[in-house]
Amino acid sequence: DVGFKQNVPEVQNTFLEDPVMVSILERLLPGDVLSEISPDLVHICEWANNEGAALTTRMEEDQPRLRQYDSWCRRVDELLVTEAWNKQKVIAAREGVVAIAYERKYGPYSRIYQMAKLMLWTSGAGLYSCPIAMTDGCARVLELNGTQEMKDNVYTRLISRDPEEFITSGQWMTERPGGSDVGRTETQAVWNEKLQAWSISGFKWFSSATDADVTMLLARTHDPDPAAVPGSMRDGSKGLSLYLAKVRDDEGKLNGVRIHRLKDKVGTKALPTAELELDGMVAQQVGTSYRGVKNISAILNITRVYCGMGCTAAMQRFVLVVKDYARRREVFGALLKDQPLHLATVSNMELQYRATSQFTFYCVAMLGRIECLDNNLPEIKDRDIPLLRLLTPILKVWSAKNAFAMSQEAMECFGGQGYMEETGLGRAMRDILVNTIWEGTSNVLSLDVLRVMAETGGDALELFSETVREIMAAMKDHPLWTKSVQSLEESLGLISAHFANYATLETRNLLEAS
Ligand code: MFK
Ligand code: FAD
Repeated sequence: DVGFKQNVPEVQNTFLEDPVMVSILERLLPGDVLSEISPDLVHICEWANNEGAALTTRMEEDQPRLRQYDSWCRRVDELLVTEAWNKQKVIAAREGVVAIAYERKYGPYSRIYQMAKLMLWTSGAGLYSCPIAMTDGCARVLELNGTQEMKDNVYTRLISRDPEEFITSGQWMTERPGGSDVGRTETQAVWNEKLQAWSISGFKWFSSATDADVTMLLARTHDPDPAAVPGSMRDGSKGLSLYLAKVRDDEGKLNGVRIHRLKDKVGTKALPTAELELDGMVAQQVGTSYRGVKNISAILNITRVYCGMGCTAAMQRFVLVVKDYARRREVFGALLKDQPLHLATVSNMELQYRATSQFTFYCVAMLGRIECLDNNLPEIKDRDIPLLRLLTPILKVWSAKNAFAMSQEAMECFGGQGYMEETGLGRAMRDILVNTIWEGTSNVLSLDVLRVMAETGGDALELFSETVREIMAAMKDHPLWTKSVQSLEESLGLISAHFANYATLETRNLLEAS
Protein backbone atom coordinates (compact mmCIF):
# COMPACT_ATOMS: atom_id res chain seq x y z
CA ASP A 1 0.00 0.00 0.00
CA VAL A 2 2.50 2.55 -1.20
CA GLY A 3 2.36 5.79 -3.13
CA PHE A 4 0.39 8.99 -2.88
CA LYS A 5 -2.87 9.04 -0.96
CA GLN A 6 -5.08 12.09 -1.31
CA ASN A 7 -6.35 13.30 2.03
CA VAL A 8 -10.09 13.26 2.05
CA PRO A 9 -12.33 16.35 1.96
CA GLU A 10 -14.83 16.70 4.78
CA VAL A 11 -17.37 19.00 6.37
CA GLN A 12 -17.28 18.57 10.12
CA ASN A 13 -20.10 20.85 11.17
CA THR A 14 -22.00 22.61 8.42
CA PHE A 15 -23.46 25.26 10.70
CA LEU A 16 -20.14 26.18 12.31
CA GLU A 17 -18.32 26.15 8.99
CA ASP A 18 -20.78 28.20 6.94
CA PRO A 19 -20.56 31.96 7.58
CA VAL A 20 -23.30 32.58 4.98
CA MET A 21 -25.97 30.74 6.94
CA VAL A 22 -24.86 32.31 10.22
CA SER A 23 -25.02 35.80 8.72
CA ILE A 24 -28.53 35.20 7.35
CA LEU A 25 -29.76 33.99 10.73
CA GLU A 26 -28.04 36.92 12.47
CA ARG A 27 -29.90 39.28 10.18
CA LEU A 28 -33.31 37.63 10.44
CA LEU A 29 -33.46 36.52 14.07
CA PRO A 30 -33.30 38.49 17.32
CA GLY A 31 -29.99 37.81 19.10
CA ASP A 32 -31.59 35.94 22.01
CA VAL A 33 -33.48 33.60 19.66
CA LEU A 34 -30.33 32.83 17.69
CA SER A 35 -28.30 32.12 20.85
CA GLU A 36 -31.08 29.87 22.14
CA ILE A 37 -31.37 27.79 18.94
CA SER A 38 -27.67 27.69 17.96
CA PRO A 39 -26.78 24.67 20.15
CA ASP A 40 -29.61 22.74 18.48
CA LEU A 41 -28.28 23.66 15.02
CA VAL A 42 -24.77 22.54 16.01
CA HIS A 43 -26.23 19.33 17.44
CA ILE A 44 -28.22 18.45 14.28
CA CYS A 45 -25.05 18.79 12.17
CA GLU A 46 -23.23 16.43 14.50
CA TRP A 47 -26.12 13.99 14.19
CA ALA A 48 -26.16 14.33 10.37
CA ASN A 49 -22.43 13.59 10.13
CA ASN A 50 -22.62 10.54 12.36
CA GLU A 51 -25.87 8.60 12.80
CA GLY A 52 -27.52 10.40 9.86
CA ALA A 53 -24.68 9.50 7.48
CA ALA A 54 -24.86 5.84 8.53
CA LEU A 55 -28.65 5.76 8.09
CA THR A 56 -28.62 7.36 4.63
CA THR A 57 -25.96 4.89 3.50
CA ARG A 58 -28.20 2.02 4.67
CA MET A 59 -31.20 3.57 2.93
CA GLU A 60 -29.30 3.62 -0.36
CA GLU A 61 -27.89 0.10 0.05
CA ASP A 62 -31.22 -1.44 0.98
CA GLN A 63 -33.78 0.25 -1.23
CA PRO A 64 -37.53 -0.19 -0.77
CA ARG A 65 -39.11 -3.31 -2.21
CA LEU A 66 -42.63 -4.48 -2.79
CA ARG A 67 -43.77 -7.96 -1.79
CA GLN A 68 -47.00 -8.28 -3.70
CA TYR A 69 -48.04 -11.88 -2.94
CA ASP A 70 -47.46 -14.22 -0.03
CA SER A 71 -46.28 -17.77 -0.62
CA TRP A 72 -49.95 -18.89 -1.05
CA CYS A 73 -50.51 -16.38 -3.81
CA ARG A 74 -52.63 -14.12 -1.67
CA ARG A 75 -52.25 -10.44 -2.54
CA VAL A 76 -50.52 -8.76 0.40
CA ASP A 77 -48.88 -5.64 -1.13
CA GLU A 78 -46.32 -5.39 1.61
CA LEU A 79 -43.99 -2.44 1.29
CA LEU A 80 -40.57 -3.37 2.63
CA VAL A 81 -38.42 -0.48 3.81
CA THR A 82 -35.16 -0.68 5.68
CA GLU A 83 -34.94 -0.20 9.45
CA ALA A 84 -32.88 2.91 8.71
CA TRP A 85 -35.86 4.47 6.90
CA ASN A 86 -38.14 3.75 9.89
CA LYS A 87 -35.51 5.12 12.27
CA GLN A 88 -35.61 8.42 10.34
CA LYS A 89 -39.25 8.76 11.34
CA VAL A 90 -38.39 8.39 15.02
CA ILE A 91 -35.61 10.94 14.72
CA ALA A 92 -37.77 13.38 12.74
CA ALA A 93 -40.28 13.31 15.60
CA ARG A 94 -37.69 13.65 18.38
CA GLU A 95 -35.91 16.48 16.60
CA GLY A 96 -39.24 18.24 16.05
CA VAL A 97 -38.53 18.94 12.39
CA VAL A 98 -42.24 19.53 11.76
CA ALA A 99 -43.19 20.43 15.33
CA ILE A 100 -40.93 23.50 15.59
CA ALA A 101 -42.96 25.31 12.93
CA TYR A 102 -46.29 24.66 14.66
CA GLU A 103 -45.33 24.97 18.35
CA ARG A 104 -44.45 28.55 17.38
CA LYS A 105 -42.35 29.08 20.48
CA TYR A 106 -40.57 31.91 18.71
CA GLY A 107 -43.64 33.27 16.93
CA PRO A 108 -42.90 34.23 13.31
CA TYR A 109 -39.24 33.26 13.78
CA SER A 110 -40.21 29.63 14.34
CA ARG A 111 -40.35 28.92 10.58
CA ILE A 112 -36.86 30.34 10.15
CA TYR A 113 -35.58 28.14 12.96
CA GLN A 114 -37.36 25.10 11.53
CA MET A 115 -36.09 25.62 7.96
CA ALA A 116 -32.53 26.27 9.18
CA LYS A 117 -32.67 23.04 11.15
CA LEU A 118 -34.20 21.15 8.21
CA MET A 119 -31.46 22.46 5.93
CA LEU A 120 -28.80 21.05 8.24
CA TRP A 121 -30.79 17.86 8.92
CA THR A 122 -31.28 16.88 5.25
CA SER A 123 -27.71 15.67 4.67
CA GLY A 124 -28.38 13.00 7.32
CA ALA A 125 -32.03 12.46 6.50
CA GLY A 126 -31.68 11.88 2.78
CA LEU A 127 -35.00 11.35 1.04
CA TYR A 128 -36.89 11.27 4.34
CA SER A 129 -37.21 15.02 3.76
CA CYS A 130 -39.89 14.17 1.17
CA PRO A 131 -42.49 12.65 3.57
CA ILE A 132 -41.62 15.37 6.08
CA ALA A 133 -42.40 18.10 3.51
CA MET A 134 -45.78 16.56 2.76
CA THR A 135 -46.50 16.03 6.46
CA ASP A 136 -45.79 19.70 7.11
CA GLY A 137 -48.05 20.69 4.20
CA CYS A 138 -50.84 18.44 5.44
CA ALA A 139 -50.59 19.97 8.92
CA ARG A 140 -51.01 23.43 7.39
CA VAL A 141 -54.08 22.36 5.39
CA LEU A 142 -55.69 20.87 8.49
CA GLU A 143 -54.85 23.93 10.53
CA LEU A 144 -56.60 26.08 7.92
CA ASN A 145 -59.45 23.82 6.81
CA GLY A 146 -59.67 20.71 8.98
CA THR A 147 -62.65 19.83 11.17
CA GLN A 148 -62.17 19.84 14.93
CA GLU A 149 -62.01 16.04 14.84
CA MET A 150 -59.23 16.15 12.21
CA LYS A 151 -57.37 18.69 14.30
CA ASP A 152 -57.68 16.57 17.45
CA ASN A 153 -56.88 13.21 15.88
CA VAL A 154 -54.61 13.92 12.94
CA TYR A 155 -53.13 17.42 13.10
CA THR A 156 -51.82 16.97 16.65
CA ARG A 157 -50.08 13.76 15.60
CA LEU A 158 -48.51 15.28 12.45
CA ILE A 159 -46.82 17.87 14.62
CA SER A 160 -45.99 15.61 17.58
CA ARG A 161 -42.48 15.17 19.00
CA ASP A 162 -43.39 11.81 20.49
CA PRO A 163 -42.23 9.03 18.12
CA GLU A 164 -45.12 6.82 19.30
CA GLU A 165 -47.64 9.49 18.38
CA PHE A 166 -46.00 11.04 15.32
CA ILE A 167 -47.55 10.25 11.94
CA THR A 168 -46.66 11.26 8.38
CA SER A 169 -48.79 12.21 5.41
CA GLY A 170 -48.69 11.59 1.67
CA GLN A 171 -49.97 13.89 -1.10
CA TRP A 172 -51.72 12.05 -3.93
CA MET A 173 -52.54 14.29 -6.86
CA THR A 174 -50.87 12.96 -9.99
CA GLU A 175 -52.80 10.55 -12.20
CA ARG A 176 -52.00 8.95 -15.54
CA PRO A 177 -53.92 11.56 -17.63
CA GLY A 178 -52.38 14.52 -15.82
CA GLY A 179 -49.90 15.54 -13.17
CA SER A 180 -49.67 19.21 -14.11
CA ASP A 181 -53.24 19.24 -15.37
CA VAL A 182 -54.95 17.66 -12.37
CA GLY A 183 -58.30 18.68 -13.82
CA ARG A 184 -58.06 15.43 -15.80
CA THR A 185 -58.30 13.41 -12.58
CA GLU A 186 -60.29 10.18 -13.04
CA THR A 187 -60.50 9.14 -9.37
CA GLN A 188 -64.02 9.43 -7.99
CA ALA A 189 -65.43 9.98 -4.53
CA VAL A 190 -68.90 8.67 -3.75
CA TRP A 191 -70.68 9.26 -0.43
CA ASN A 192 -71.26 6.07 1.56
CA GLU A 193 -74.28 6.55 3.80
CA LYS A 194 -73.58 3.45 5.87
CA LEU A 195 -69.98 4.39 6.62
CA GLN A 196 -70.80 8.09 6.84
CA ALA A 197 -67.66 8.64 4.80
CA TRP A 198 -66.50 9.02 1.20
CA SER A 199 -65.51 5.97 -0.77
CA ILE A 200 -62.72 6.72 -3.23
CA SER A 201 -61.77 4.69 -6.31
CA GLY A 202 -59.29 5.37 -9.07
CA PHE A 203 -55.59 5.24 -9.85
CA LYS A 204 -52.82 7.40 -8.40
CA TRP A 205 -49.79 7.31 -10.66
CA PHE A 206 -47.16 8.67 -8.27
CA SER A 207 -47.24 8.28 -4.51
CA SER A 208 -43.93 9.08 -2.91
CA ALA A 209 -44.61 8.41 0.71
CA THR A 210 -46.36 5.09 0.28
CA ASP A 211 -45.49 4.17 3.86
CA ALA A 212 -47.22 7.33 5.16
CA ASP A 213 -49.88 6.92 7.84
CA VAL A 214 -52.42 9.26 6.25
CA THR A 215 -52.73 10.96 2.91
CA MET A 216 -54.30 14.00 1.32
CA LEU A 217 -55.79 13.26 -2.09
CA LEU A 218 -57.87 14.82 -4.82
CA ALA A 219 -60.92 13.09 -6.26
CA ARG A 220 -63.87 13.95 -8.46
CA THR A 221 -66.83 14.37 -6.17
CA HIS A 222 -70.05 12.58 -6.99
CA ASP A 223 -72.67 15.22 -6.43
CA PRO A 224 -75.02 14.12 -3.64
CA ASP A 225 -77.81 15.87 -5.54
CA PRO A 226 -77.57 14.47 -9.10
CA ALA A 227 -80.23 16.90 -10.27
CA ALA A 228 -77.88 19.79 -9.48
CA VAL A 229 -75.33 18.83 -12.12
CA PRO A 230 -76.04 16.87 -15.30
CA GLY A 231 -74.28 13.52 -15.03
CA SER A 232 -73.76 14.33 -11.33
CA MET A 233 -70.03 14.76 -11.91
CA ARG A 234 -68.50 18.17 -12.65
CA ASP A 235 -65.75 18.46 -15.28
CA GLY A 236 -62.14 19.56 -14.96
CA SER A 237 -60.60 20.79 -11.77
CA LYS A 238 -63.90 22.43 -10.76
CA GLY A 239 -65.21 18.93 -9.98
CA LEU A 240 -62.43 18.03 -7.53
CA SER A 241 -62.52 18.05 -3.76
CA LEU A 242 -59.83 17.36 -1.21
CA TYR A 243 -59.91 14.26 0.98
CA LEU A 244 -58.01 12.93 3.97
CA ALA A 245 -57.63 9.19 4.41
CA LYS A 246 -55.76 6.73 6.58
CA VAL A 247 -53.45 4.66 4.38
CA ARG A 248 -53.77 1.59 6.61
CA ASP A 249 -56.24 0.58 9.32
CA ASP A 250 -55.26 -0.11 12.92
CA GLU A 251 -54.20 -3.69 12.04
CA GLY A 252 -51.92 -2.39 9.28
CA LYS A 253 -54.27 -3.52 6.46
CA LEU A 254 -54.34 -1.15 3.47
CA ASN A 255 -57.46 1.04 3.33
CA GLY A 256 -58.83 0.09 -0.12
CA VAL A 257 -55.39 0.50 -1.73
CA ARG A 258 -53.52 -1.89 -4.01
CA ILE A 259 -49.84 -1.16 -4.60
CA HIS A 260 -49.29 -1.96 -8.26
CA ARG A 261 -45.55 -1.48 -8.36
CA LEU A 262 -42.70 0.67 -7.16
CA LYS A 263 -41.36 3.18 -9.66
CA ASP A 264 -37.98 2.50 -11.25
CA LYS A 265 -36.59 6.03 -10.91
CA VAL A 266 -33.46 7.84 -12.15
CA GLY A 267 -32.75 8.96 -8.57
CA THR A 268 -34.48 9.34 -5.16
CA LYS A 269 -34.10 5.57 -4.95
CA ALA A 270 -34.41 5.40 -1.18
CA LEU A 271 -37.90 6.84 -1.45
CA PRO A 272 -40.75 4.35 -1.95
CA THR A 273 -42.65 5.94 -4.85
CA ALA A 274 -45.49 3.71 -6.03
CA GLU A 275 -48.41 3.37 -8.41
CA LEU A 276 -51.60 2.84 -6.44
CA GLU A 277 -55.01 1.57 -7.32
CA LEU A 278 -57.74 2.81 -5.03
CA ASP A 279 -60.81 0.68 -4.61
CA GLY A 280 -63.18 2.00 -1.98
CA MET A 281 -60.66 3.91 0.10
CA VAL A 282 -62.56 5.34 3.06
CA ALA A 283 -61.93 9.06 3.41
CA GLN A 284 -63.20 12.32 4.86
CA GLN A 285 -63.61 15.50 2.88
CA VAL A 286 -61.47 18.49 3.82
CA GLY A 287 -62.86 21.97 3.20
CA THR A 288 -65.60 22.95 0.79
CA SER A 289 -66.67 20.64 -2.03
CA TYR A 290 -65.25 21.34 -5.51
CA ARG A 291 -62.48 23.53 -4.08
CA GLY A 292 -59.97 20.68 -4.05
CA VAL A 293 -57.21 22.44 -6.00
CA LYS A 294 -57.50 25.60 -3.95
CA ASN A 295 -57.60 23.62 -0.70
CA ILE A 296 -54.57 21.47 -1.55
CA SER A 297 -52.60 24.52 -2.68
CA ALA A 298 -51.57 25.15 0.94
CA ILE A 299 -49.58 21.90 0.74
CA LEU A 300 -48.12 22.87 -2.64
CA ASN A 301 -46.97 26.21 -1.32
CA ILE A 302 -45.22 24.62 1.67
CA THR A 303 -43.62 21.75 -0.26
CA ARG A 304 -42.39 24.18 -2.92
CA VAL A 305 -40.60 26.17 -0.20
CA TYR A 306 -39.16 22.83 0.98
CA CYS A 307 -37.82 22.28 -2.56
CA GLY A 308 -36.10 25.67 -2.28
CA MET A 309 -34.72 24.73 1.12
CA GLY A 310 -33.59 21.27 -0.09
CA CYS A 311 -31.79 22.75 -3.09
CA THR A 312 -30.16 25.38 -0.89
CA ALA A 313 -29.00 22.63 1.49
CA ALA A 314 -27.44 20.69 -1.40
CA MET A 315 -25.69 23.82 -2.67
CA GLN A 316 -24.38 24.55 0.82
CA ARG A 317 -22.80 21.08 1.02
CA PHE A 318 -21.31 21.38 -2.47
CA VAL A 319 -19.70 24.72 -1.69
CA LEU A 320 -18.27 23.59 1.65
CA VAL A 321 -16.89 20.30 0.41
CA VAL A 322 -15.50 21.76 -2.84
CA LYS A 323 -13.75 24.49 -0.83
CA ASP A 324 -12.32 21.96 1.57
CA TYR A 325 -11.01 19.85 -1.32
CA ALA A 326 -9.44 22.94 -2.88
CA ARG A 327 -7.41 23.35 0.33
CA ARG A 328 -6.16 19.75 0.09
CA ARG A 329 -5.65 18.92 -3.58
CA GLU A 330 -2.39 19.98 -5.19
CA VAL A 331 -2.03 20.41 -8.97
CA PHE A 332 0.86 21.83 -10.98
CA GLY A 333 2.77 22.80 -7.85
CA ALA A 334 0.00 24.67 -6.03
CA LEU A 335 -3.14 23.87 -4.12
CA LEU A 336 -6.38 24.18 -6.10
CA LYS A 337 -7.37 27.09 -3.90
CA ASP A 338 -4.40 29.01 -5.29
CA GLN A 339 -5.20 28.30 -8.94
CA PRO A 340 -7.00 31.43 -10.23
CA LEU A 341 -9.24 29.63 -12.67
CA HIS A 342 -10.39 27.09 -10.08
CA LEU A 343 -10.98 29.92 -7.66
CA ALA A 344 -13.16 31.65 -10.24
CA THR A 345 -15.27 28.49 -10.60
CA VAL A 346 -15.67 28.10 -6.84
CA SER A 347 -16.45 31.81 -6.41
CA ASN A 348 -19.24 31.47 -8.92
CA MET A 349 -20.63 28.49 -7.01
CA GLU A 350 -20.44 30.43 -3.77
CA LEU A 351 -22.25 33.36 -5.36
CA GLN A 352 -25.04 31.07 -6.58
CA TYR A 353 -25.33 29.52 -3.13
CA ARG A 354 -25.42 32.90 -1.40
CA ALA A 355 -28.14 34.19 -3.71
CA THR A 356 -30.23 31.03 -3.35
CA SER A 357 -29.97 30.89 0.43
CA GLN A 358 -30.87 34.58 0.77
CA PHE A 359 -33.86 34.04 -1.50
CA THR A 360 -34.99 30.93 0.39
CA PHE A 361 -34.85 32.56 3.79
CA TYR A 362 -36.50 35.72 2.45
CA CYS A 363 -39.49 33.52 1.55
CA VAL A 364 -39.30 31.50 4.78
CA ALA A 365 -39.39 34.68 6.87
CA MET A 366 -42.57 35.76 5.06
CA LEU A 367 -44.14 32.33 5.56
CA GLY A 368 -43.46 32.60 9.29
CA ARG A 369 -45.04 36.05 9.49
CA ILE A 370 -48.13 34.96 7.53
CA GLU A 371 -48.59 31.94 9.81
CA CYS A 372 -48.14 33.79 13.08
CA LEU A 373 -49.27 37.38 12.66
CA ASP A 374 -52.73 38.84 12.13
CA ASN A 375 -53.42 38.44 8.41
CA ASN A 376 -55.46 41.66 8.41
CA LEU A 377 -52.39 43.75 9.14
CA PRO A 378 -51.69 45.77 5.98
CA GLU A 379 -48.05 44.57 5.82
CA ILE A 380 -49.27 40.96 5.80
CA LYS A 381 -52.44 41.28 3.72
CA ASP A 382 -51.10 43.70 1.11
CA ARG A 383 -47.45 42.70 1.07
CA ASP A 384 -46.34 39.34 2.50
CA ILE A 385 -49.29 37.26 1.26
CA PRO A 386 -49.24 38.35 -2.41
CA LEU A 387 -45.45 38.58 -2.50
CA LEU A 388 -44.89 35.09 -1.11
CA ARG A 389 -47.52 33.73 -3.47
CA LEU A 390 -45.57 35.24 -6.37
CA LEU A 391 -42.09 34.31 -5.14
CA THR A 392 -42.74 30.68 -4.14
CA PRO A 393 -42.94 29.24 -7.69
CA ILE A 394 -39.97 31.41 -8.72
CA LEU A 395 -37.92 30.13 -5.78
CA LYS A 396 -38.84 26.54 -6.60
CA VAL A 397 -37.86 26.78 -10.27
CA TRP A 398 -34.78 28.93 -9.80
CA SER A 399 -33.30 26.89 -6.95
CA ALA A 400 -33.95 23.59 -8.74
CA LYS A 401 -32.26 24.70 -11.95
CA ASN A 402 -29.32 26.28 -10.10
CA ALA A 403 -28.77 23.36 -7.73
CA PHE A 404 -28.69 20.89 -10.60
CA ALA A 405 -26.23 23.05 -12.56
CA MET A 406 -24.10 23.33 -9.44
CA SER A 407 -24.12 19.56 -8.90
CA GLN A 408 -22.38 19.23 -12.28
CA GLU A 409 -19.86 21.93 -11.39
CA ALA A 410 -19.18 20.30 -8.02
CA MET A 411 -18.63 16.94 -9.69
CA GLU A 412 -16.11 18.49 -12.08
CA CYS A 413 -14.26 20.17 -9.19
CA PHE A 414 -13.31 16.68 -7.96
CA GLY A 415 -12.02 15.59 -11.35
CA GLY A 416 -12.33 11.84 -11.98
CA GLN A 417 -13.17 11.16 -8.35
CA GLY A 418 -16.32 13.26 -8.72
CA TYR A 419 -17.62 10.79 -11.28
CA MET A 420 -17.16 7.85 -8.92
CA GLU A 421 -20.31 6.60 -7.20
CA GLU A 422 -18.44 6.25 -3.88
CA THR A 423 -18.11 10.02 -3.51
CA GLY A 424 -21.91 10.37 -3.56
CA LEU A 425 -21.88 13.22 -6.08
CA GLY A 426 -23.60 11.15 -8.74
CA ARG A 427 -26.40 10.26 -6.36
CA ALA A 428 -26.71 13.88 -5.26
CA MET A 429 -27.01 14.95 -8.89
CA ARG A 430 -29.71 12.38 -9.65
CA ASP A 431 -31.63 13.24 -6.49
CA ILE A 432 -31.52 17.00 -7.10
CA LEU A 433 -32.76 16.61 -10.65
CA VAL A 434 -36.23 15.64 -9.47
CA ASN A 435 -36.77 19.11 -8.03
CA THR A 436 -37.35 20.42 -11.53
CA ILE A 437 -40.27 18.01 -11.93
CA TRP A 438 -42.07 17.18 -8.70
CA GLU A 439 -44.24 19.81 -7.09
CA GLY A 440 -44.72 21.36 -10.53
CA THR A 441 -42.42 21.49 -13.57
CA SER A 442 -40.58 24.71 -14.44
CA ASN A 443 -42.96 25.74 -17.21
CA VAL A 444 -46.05 24.94 -15.17
CA LEU A 445 -44.72 27.06 -12.32
CA SER A 446 -43.80 29.82 -14.76
CA LEU A 447 -47.45 29.83 -15.76
CA ASP A 448 -48.33 29.91 -12.06
CA VAL A 449 -46.39 33.19 -11.82
CA LEU A 450 -48.54 34.55 -14.65
CA ARG A 451 -51.63 33.27 -12.82
CA VAL A 452 -50.67 35.34 -9.76
CA MET A 453 -50.05 38.42 -11.89
CA ALA A 454 -53.40 38.00 -13.60
CA GLU A 455 -55.23 37.38 -10.32
CA THR A 456 -53.71 40.44 -8.69
CA GLY A 457 -54.13 42.62 -11.77
CA GLY A 458 -50.36 43.10 -11.94
CA ASP A 459 -50.16 44.32 -8.31
CA ALA A 460 -47.94 41.39 -7.33
CA LEU A 461 -45.46 42.35 -10.03
CA GLU A 462 -45.45 45.98 -8.87
CA LEU A 463 -44.89 44.74 -5.30
CA PHE A 464 -42.00 42.64 -6.53
CA SER A 465 -40.34 45.57 -8.32
CA GLU A 466 -40.86 47.73 -5.25
CA THR A 467 -39.21 45.08 -3.06
CA VAL A 468 -36.21 44.78 -5.38
CA ARG A 469 -35.85 48.56 -5.32
CA GLU A 470 -36.05 48.52 -1.50
CA ILE A 471 -33.37 45.82 -1.28
CA MET A 472 -31.08 47.70 -3.68
CA ALA A 473 -31.56 50.92 -1.74
CA ALA A 474 -30.80 49.19 1.57
CA MET A 475 -27.71 47.55 0.11
CA LYS A 476 -26.39 50.80 -1.32
CA ASP A 477 -25.62 51.96 2.22
CA HIS A 478 -23.71 48.79 2.98
CA PRO A 479 -19.91 49.21 2.81
CA LEU A 480 -19.57 45.94 0.89
CA TRP A 481 -22.03 47.14 -1.71
CA THR A 482 -20.01 50.28 -2.36
CA LYS A 483 -16.90 48.14 -2.57
CA SER A 484 -18.48 45.73 -4.99
CA VAL A 485 -19.90 48.57 -7.06
CA GLN A 486 -16.43 50.12 -7.05
CA SER A 487 -14.80 46.86 -8.05
CA LEU A 488 -17.46 46.35 -10.69
CA GLU A 489 -16.72 49.79 -12.02
CA GLU A 490 -12.99 49.05 -11.87
CA SER A 491 -13.52 45.78 -13.73
CA LEU A 492 -15.63 47.51 -16.31
CA GLY A 493 -12.91 50.15 -16.61
CA LEU A 494 -10.29 47.43 -17.06
CA ILE A 495 -12.35 45.61 -19.63
CA SER A 496 -12.99 48.74 -21.64
CA ALA A 497 -9.32 49.70 -21.36
CA HIS A 498 -8.37 46.23 -22.63
CA PHE A 499 -10.89 46.54 -25.38
CA ALA A 500 -9.57 49.97 -26.33
CA ASN A 501 -5.98 48.65 -26.36
CA TYR A 502 -6.98 45.68 -28.43
CA ALA A 503 -8.89 47.87 -30.83
CA THR A 504 -5.93 50.23 -31.14
CA LEU A 505 -3.58 47.34 -31.77
CA GLU A 506 -5.88 45.80 -34.30
CA THR A 507 -6.31 49.15 -36.02
CA ARG A 508 -2.53 49.63 -36.08
CA ASN A 509 -2.06 46.11 -37.48
CA LEU A 510 -4.64 46.78 -40.12
CA LEU A 511 -3.05 50.08 -40.99
CA GLU A 512 0.40 48.48 -41.19
CA ALA A 513 -0.94 45.69 -43.37
CA SER A 514 -2.50 48.13 -45.73
C1 MFK B 1 -37.07 18.59 0.08
C2 MFK B 1 -38.16 18.66 -0.92
C3 MFK B 1 -39.27 17.70 -0.67
C4 MFK B 1 -40.43 17.86 -1.60
C5 MFK B 1 -41.27 16.60 -1.61
C6 MFK B 1 -42.25 16.53 -2.75
C7 MFK B 1 -42.65 15.13 -3.10
C8 MFK B 1 -43.33 15.05 -4.44
C9 MFK B 1 -44.77 15.32 -4.39
C10 MFK B 1 -45.43 15.79 -5.68
O1 MFK B 1 -44.92 16.01 -6.75
S1 MFK B 1 -47.06 16.01 -5.35
C11 MFK B 1 -47.78 16.58 -6.84
C12 MFK B 1 -47.51 18.00 -7.09
N1 MFK B 1 -48.30 18.44 -8.17
C13 MFK B 1 -48.23 19.65 -8.63
O2 MFK B 1 -47.43 20.46 -8.18
C14 MFK B 1 -49.21 20.02 -9.70
C15 MFK B 1 -48.63 21.01 -10.68
N2 MFK B 1 -49.71 21.67 -11.38
C16 MFK B 1 -50.15 22.90 -10.98
O3 MFK B 1 -49.63 23.47 -10.03
C17 MFK B 1 -51.27 23.48 -11.76
O4 MFK B 1 -51.01 24.83 -11.99
C18 MFK B 1 -52.62 23.32 -11.02
C19 MFK B 1 -52.83 21.88 -10.59
C20 MFK B 1 -52.72 24.20 -9.80
C21 MFK B 1 -53.68 23.73 -12.06
O5 MFK B 1 -54.97 23.46 -11.58
P1 MFK B 1 -56.25 24.15 -12.21
O6 MFK B 1 -57.41 23.84 -11.30
O7 MFK B 1 -56.36 23.84 -13.62
O8 MFK B 1 -55.90 25.70 -12.03
P2 MFK B 1 -56.82 26.96 -11.77
O9 MFK B 1 -58.22 26.73 -12.21
O10 MFK B 1 -56.09 28.13 -12.34
O11 MFK B 1 -56.77 27.13 -10.18
C22 MFK B 1 -57.77 26.69 -9.32
C23 MFK B 1 -57.70 27.56 -8.09
O12 MFK B 1 -56.52 27.22 -7.34
C24 MFK B 1 -57.58 29.05 -8.38
O13 MFK B 1 -58.25 29.73 -7.34
P3 MFK B 1 -59.74 30.32 -7.60
O14 MFK B 1 -60.58 29.15 -7.98
O15 MFK B 1 -60.11 30.93 -6.28
O16 MFK B 1 -59.62 31.31 -8.71
C25 MFK B 1 -56.10 29.31 -8.26
O17 MFK B 1 -55.81 30.65 -7.93
C26 MFK B 1 -55.75 28.41 -7.12
N3 MFK B 1 -54.34 28.05 -7.09
C27 MFK B 1 -53.65 27.33 -7.99
N4 MFK B 1 -52.38 27.18 -7.59
C28 MFK B 1 -52.28 27.82 -6.41
C29 MFK B 1 -53.53 28.37 -6.08
N5 MFK B 1 -53.74 29.06 -4.96
C30 MFK B 1 -52.71 29.23 -4.13
N6 MFK B 1 -51.48 28.71 -4.37
C31 MFK B 1 -51.21 28.01 -5.50
N7 MFK B 1 -50.01 27.52 -5.71
P1 FAD C 1 -47.05 16.40 -17.61
O1 FAD C 1 -47.98 17.24 -16.84
O2 FAD C 1 -47.58 15.53 -18.66
O3 FAD C 1 -45.88 17.27 -18.20
C1 FAD C 1 -45.15 16.95 -19.39
C2 FAD C 1 -44.51 18.22 -19.91
O4 FAD C 1 -45.53 19.12 -20.26
C3 FAD C 1 -43.63 18.95 -18.89
O5 FAD C 1 -42.46 19.40 -19.51
C4 FAD C 1 -44.47 20.15 -18.48
O6 FAD C 1 -43.69 21.27 -18.11
C5 FAD C 1 -45.23 20.40 -19.76
N1 FAD C 1 -46.47 21.15 -19.57
C6 FAD C 1 -47.56 20.80 -18.88
N2 FAD C 1 -48.49 21.75 -18.93
C7 FAD C 1 -47.98 22.74 -19.69
C8 FAD C 1 -48.46 23.99 -20.16
N3 FAD C 1 -49.67 24.43 -19.81
N4 FAD C 1 -47.66 24.75 -20.95
C9 FAD C 1 -46.42 24.32 -21.27
N5 FAD C 1 -45.93 23.14 -20.88
C10 FAD C 1 -46.69 22.36 -20.10
N6 FAD C 1 -47.18 13.31 -7.56
C11 FAD C 1 -48.02 13.17 -6.52
O7 FAD C 1 -49.18 13.54 -6.63
N7 FAD C 1 -47.60 12.65 -5.34
C12 FAD C 1 -46.34 12.24 -5.15
O8 FAD C 1 -45.99 11.81 -4.06
C13 FAD C 1 -45.42 12.36 -6.22
N8 FAD C 1 -44.15 11.94 -6.10
C14 FAD C 1 -43.30 12.01 -7.17
C15 FAD C 1 -42.01 11.50 -7.05
C16 FAD C 1 -41.15 11.53 -8.11
C17 FAD C 1 -39.80 10.95 -7.97
C18 FAD C 1 -41.57 12.10 -9.35
C19 FAD C 1 -40.65 12.15 -10.53
C20 FAD C 1 -42.84 12.61 -9.47
C21 FAD C 1 -43.73 12.56 -8.38
N9 FAD C 1 -45.03 13.03 -8.49
C22 FAD C 1 -45.89 12.91 -7.43
C23 FAD C 1 -45.55 13.47 -9.77
C24 FAD C 1 -45.15 14.87 -10.19
O9 FAD C 1 -45.73 15.84 -9.39
C25 FAD C 1 -45.57 15.02 -11.65
O10 FAD C 1 -44.81 14.10 -12.41
C26 FAD C 1 -45.41 16.42 -12.17
O11 FAD C 1 -46.30 17.30 -11.54
C27 FAD C 1 -45.60 16.48 -13.72
O12 FAD C 1 -46.77 15.86 -14.13
P2 FAD C 1 -46.77 14.76 -15.31
O13 FAD C 1 -45.78 13.71 -14.93
O14 FAD C 1 -48.15 14.32 -15.56
O15 FAD C 1 -46.22 15.51 -16.56
